[in-house]
Amino acid sequence: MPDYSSEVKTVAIEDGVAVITLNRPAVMNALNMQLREEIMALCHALDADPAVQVAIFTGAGDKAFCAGADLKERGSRSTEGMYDERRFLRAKWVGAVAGMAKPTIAAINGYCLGGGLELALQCDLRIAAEESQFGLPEVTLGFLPGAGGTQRLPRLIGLQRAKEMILTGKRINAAEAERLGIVLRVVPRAQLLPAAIELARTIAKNPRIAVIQAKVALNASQETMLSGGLQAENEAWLPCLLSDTWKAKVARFKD
Ligand code: DAK
Repeated sequence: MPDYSSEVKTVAIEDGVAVITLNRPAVMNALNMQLREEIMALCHALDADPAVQVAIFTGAGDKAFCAGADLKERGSRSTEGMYDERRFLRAKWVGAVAGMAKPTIAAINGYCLGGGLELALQCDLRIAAEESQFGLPEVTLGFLPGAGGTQRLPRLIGLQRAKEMILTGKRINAAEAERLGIVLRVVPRAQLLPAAIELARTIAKNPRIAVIQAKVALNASQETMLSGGLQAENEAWLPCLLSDTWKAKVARFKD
């Protein structure tokens, strides 16, 4: 089995579930270039790895899932460097986790800010520990959430609520994030990873092709009008027919 771990992340794979832990706890798991590049490569690798059915993203330590962009690194970079990053890296980054064929879950264990929340928003599902804090503070720094936040958040919680969060830059707690629909559910810290793994295993038990194709169809619902979405649903359905999995599953209902 390949070892995907490095100095900035750990990856543990068991029973079809990969747990990816952002591992820079001294800086609240902030996203430096290395970590972002490694996550992008990892998404491709895990999609291609037959040992993986579902991926969980979480953060090392007790305080943070991810406090966003590594502001220390960004502060030391040139305008040209930042410009190149936005032109060449950003387009890949905003679709890296969201573009995974396999389902993804964010297990949010503390501060989930800026680019950290945008990373969580790329995941299909989000579960949070009770003490987690959420926010998109980019506007308070003189920017705007530029890694998908202005597009994914309003789709998830509605335009007005997204505008309140982004234009004020204020943080909200986990209960509020659950109420708004940013997270699926909130659990005590000790139960966070077990809850995420249980959810992942429930998904992983289902036929792989059905899960992957259902994700394709569901994602189409966010990109198209109803007629186009219904067509996309059918196109996603047809490959399931090519697999023999359904025959085995449906066989027990035969006359
Ligand atoms: N980057 C780098 N280091 C960070 C960090 C971050 N995002 N967040 C925290 N740290 C570091 C702190 O500097 C501190 O390091 P030392 O001083 O010990 O060396 C260590 O983590 C512990 O942090 P605190 O001492 O501050 O811990 P607290 O519990 O008091 O506070 C906090 C935790 C997460 C509330 C606080 O650290 C915080 O507010 N962090 C910053 C959160 C944030 O604003 N994140 C960025 C979101 S915006 C761009 C420029 C910026 C961006 C994009 C583009 N360009 C120039 C083009 C921004 C994008 C974003 O993600």
